[in-house]
Amino acid sequence: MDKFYITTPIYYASGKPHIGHAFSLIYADVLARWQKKKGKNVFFTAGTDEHGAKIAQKAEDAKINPQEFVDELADIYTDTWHALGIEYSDFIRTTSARHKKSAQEFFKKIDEAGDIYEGEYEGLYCVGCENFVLERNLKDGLCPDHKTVPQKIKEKNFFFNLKKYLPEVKEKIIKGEIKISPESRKNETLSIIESNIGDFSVTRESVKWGIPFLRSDLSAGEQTIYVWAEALVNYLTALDYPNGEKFKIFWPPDLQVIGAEINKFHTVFWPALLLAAKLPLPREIFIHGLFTIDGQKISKTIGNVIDPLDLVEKFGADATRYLLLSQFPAAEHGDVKAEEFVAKYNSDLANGAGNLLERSCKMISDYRGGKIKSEIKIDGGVEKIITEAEEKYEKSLNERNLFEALDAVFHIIKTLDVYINEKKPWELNKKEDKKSQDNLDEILATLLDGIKKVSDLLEPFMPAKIKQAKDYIAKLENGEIKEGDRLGLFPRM
Ligand code: ME8
Repeated sequence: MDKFYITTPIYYASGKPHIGHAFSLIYADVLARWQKKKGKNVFFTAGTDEHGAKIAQKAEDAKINPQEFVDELADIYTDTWHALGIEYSDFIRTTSARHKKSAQEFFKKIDEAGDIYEGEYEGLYCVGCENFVLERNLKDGLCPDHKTVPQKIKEKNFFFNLKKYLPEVKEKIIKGEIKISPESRKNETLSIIESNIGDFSVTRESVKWGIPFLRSDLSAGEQTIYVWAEALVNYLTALDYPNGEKFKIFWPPDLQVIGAEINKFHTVFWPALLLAAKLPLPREIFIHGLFTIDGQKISKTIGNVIDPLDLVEKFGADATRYLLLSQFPAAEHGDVKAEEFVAKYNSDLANGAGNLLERSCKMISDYRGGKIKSEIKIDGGVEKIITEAEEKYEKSLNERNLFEALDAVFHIIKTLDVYINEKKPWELNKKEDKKSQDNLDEILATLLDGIKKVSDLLEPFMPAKIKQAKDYIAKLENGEIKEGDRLGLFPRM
């Protein structure tokens, strides 16, 4: 059986998740479910990034110890993902013993290969970004994302010999051995590589909330592994690197889903680290755009967040998944206007998909008791449109364009709605002549075929609602729908 290893970023356990975090998880969950439907052996990971200066500081502000602080947040993350129907295979916490082991092993291997050297870091560090920043990238002396003054740091660090690996990383990206999509992000990566980027520090001296960096010439805890360097290793931890059975089966990742602001870490640093550790590289990295709210970046630090649980409470899990994925094509950045969610829910889900399924099932039940003979031919025109939409759906998902894939499904839904309105099956039902009745048979067969296909295509996107729909269609075909029964997928708001 073909394997498919898909990963998502592990989020900082520094505050509650917002819809941006939910977006990457939903995105990956849809692709994972789609691969499962194709019969692939899927392994899908999520997690929380629990070390580093930012979290230590937040815990201190909250006057609790950092472990308790992250324990509480990790629970909030997993509860949120369950509420959204995210079906990950494993959830990685970076304060777990197994992650400590794999992070230490990984950096030991790179160190032993001679690619880590001692140096001094002198410069600026933004705790919100957990990243070293350059003076020229600040705005009025502040980090443009966090609006805070970066710290001045001067400390002993151990650096990774990034420069040595950049030509090979570049070559592999150009050859497509690591596919970076969309194309615009690939160009961004290549220009980062071109920009004469320096080696990067993989340890921190002043940060104590982290995994000790092991080296014979260091005392325990003298240096911790830099939170970003350590976080990337979570993708290995998930498979019990270095010796796990899962590692043998699933490595390397087939698809890594990330947001645009962490491109450099995943498409430049990460492949270079893997080359140094002599491990196969990820096959594809998909980088989605970021949501803004009223034009401003969503940020736990700024505090302009929408809690995904509030959306789930209002719309249900599957509609929330749909609403987030249907805002804009993920290759781009986009602005979210939450006040438009209700209108979108009503037009696409209540009056669109939900109503089509409802009225089709009702007519098939009322006019034929749910029994449509399999030999009845379906409408050729509709069939052609559905086949084309299925092809577009498949192509779009292969290109990781979930927005287009949904658009293809909704094209079928609209086609079937127009078909019903033009054919007026309720009028044919009143006529008893054979021609009218044959015609009605064809229409109902076309609808049954259509709603089954729509259900199949929507299943990775809205798994719980589609299960409900599929169960109802099965009941329908068994002649078990009674007067007054309703599918009731998406009640109008
Ligand atoms: O960067 N729109 O964690 P993080 C869309 N721990 N997606 C968004 C988003 C937005 N406005 N905001 C956040 C980290 N995201 C590191 C990652 S991985 C080895 C370590 C999503 O909590 C998106 O996936 O800041 C983005 O890349 C990620 O959350 C950043 O989450």
